[in-house]
Amino acid sequence: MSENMYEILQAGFPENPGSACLILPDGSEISYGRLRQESARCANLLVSLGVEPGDRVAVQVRKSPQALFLYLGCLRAGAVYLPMNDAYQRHEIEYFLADATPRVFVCRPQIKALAGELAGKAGVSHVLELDDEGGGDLAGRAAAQPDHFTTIPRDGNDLAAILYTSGTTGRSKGAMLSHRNLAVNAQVLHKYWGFKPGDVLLHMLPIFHVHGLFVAIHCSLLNGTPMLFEPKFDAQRALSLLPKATVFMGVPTYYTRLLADPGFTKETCVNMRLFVSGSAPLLIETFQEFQQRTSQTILERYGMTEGNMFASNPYDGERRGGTVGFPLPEVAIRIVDEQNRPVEIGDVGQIQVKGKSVFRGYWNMPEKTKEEFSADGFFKTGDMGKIDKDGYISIIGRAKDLVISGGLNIYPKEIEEMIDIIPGVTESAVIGVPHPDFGEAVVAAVIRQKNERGLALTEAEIIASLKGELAGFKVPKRVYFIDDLPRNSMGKIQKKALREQFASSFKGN
Ligand code: MCA
Ligand code: AMP
Repeated sequence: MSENMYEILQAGFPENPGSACLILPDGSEISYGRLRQESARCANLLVSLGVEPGDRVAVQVRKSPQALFLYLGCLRAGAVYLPMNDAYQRHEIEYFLADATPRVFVCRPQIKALAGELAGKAGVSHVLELDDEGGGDLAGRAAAQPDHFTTIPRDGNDLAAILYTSGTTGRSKGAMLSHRNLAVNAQVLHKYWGFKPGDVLLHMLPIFHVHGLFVAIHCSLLNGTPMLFEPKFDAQRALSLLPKATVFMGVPTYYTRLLADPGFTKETCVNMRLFVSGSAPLLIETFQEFQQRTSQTILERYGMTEGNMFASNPYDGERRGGTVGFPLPEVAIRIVDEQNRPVEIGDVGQIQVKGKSVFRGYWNMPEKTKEEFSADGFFKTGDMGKIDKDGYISIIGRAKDLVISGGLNIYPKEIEEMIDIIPGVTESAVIGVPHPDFGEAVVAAVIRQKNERGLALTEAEIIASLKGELAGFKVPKRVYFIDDLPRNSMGKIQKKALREQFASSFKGN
């Protein structure tokens, strides 16, 4: 039996093809019948371009209904969907195309010239455009295709998507997710979070990461109910739409921004049955303030690109602030010490996970994949945590050198490598420090040298040379010049000391 993820989702579509699937910002609706037709057109287009099952289709576009049709079209054609954050710049795009060697690259018209150049280098056969309103030659050519397509059967282990996550070494890794990985997690979450007829999901997350693309969209499609499909998060807009919604999913920044608006009240949430938070730690202050202001209790969950969702607070039952709840059905979680031995209840250790939603490994990196799994098949998340006597899991920190800013991951090594090659820089260290809006923000400590005219680099010059190469969210918000980097006796840079030194960078912002 085929385990194509599209067919799994389609099983949840409502009987009436005219039922609303997407409600757009102007109030117009896209029905489930239309979703089926448009995704068929995209699948037909891909096949006409020579895309075969297993071929990668790289996509770097803004969120639009057409982008969703394309994702589903890829699934239907058996292609492997490779979404990229639209903030990615030359350095990042070049690497992804060269590493994943997609057959097709769908980009925004704004980067057409760059896309052509980089696609040429990587041997990508076709570059198509999709603009921010859903127009462009992709949409034009898809419109000319038949609106029926027989979804290509897939085995559960066949790849459905590759999502790149940055790595500690500075080299991004493509997490390979199979149709079964996606299906199992979607079905678990749909049930665990009590999706039911009449639900309306307010969708404001980007759709190039697991949270917005898989967690939110899959739950809603499996449920056969509508999404208020917004191009991005905007607190004012959320205030006007929440009264029409029943479910909302967001990163902690969304919640702090909502709370910062005095217009956000209990009445705003009158129809809401579920607020989900994840991708970064939700501060207990935010959890409590939200409860006081709205009488709603945010449900915090924990996941990772490499395995979708691992743990969740209960839907029915106590949602405990500062914890991510219990392992989800179909997921085993253990906390181990350095020797991979389970620790005592309440002790902090490394979080490891196992289950059918855990990925198939890193694209083109068999050795790295091997390193990240224990001998008995548990994936090493790189997160530190503990489990209390009631079974609630808390994330205590990270063993990996990772910064999470506004729900987006940034590995310092990648930024340090880019700073270190700027003429005039001797060495750099990149850290994350507390930030009132993004949770954490990227800051760089740089040792510079003077040029022959006695001039030294400025903060603005460093920032300017990183922009254009790296996505904006990775560019340090502050650059500090220092004479020495703190090191331990082994010569290793002590990031903890730097984090302490610059901890108040954004206090009072
Ligand atoms: C934008 N900027 C940022 C961020 N986003 N800087 C730091 N961190 C960020 N997250 C910068 C831009 O580079 C730009 O800088 C300036 O802010 C304005 O950009 P704009 O796009 O207008 O910002 P925004 O609309 O306010 O976006 C902030 C945001 C957004 C709403 C928090 O980043 C967001 O939606 N984040 C959610 C990410 C997400 O979906 N994460 C899930 C990952 P300049 O002007 O200097 O150029 S999946 C995952 O983690 C796992 C699986 C899980 O558990 O879910
Ligand atoms: P990503 O690689 O973008 O999928 O991000 C996954 C990482 O986000 C995890 O390894 C955690 O470090 C972090 N994360 C996700 N959800 C939570 C949460 N609820 N609390 C703390 N950290 C989280």
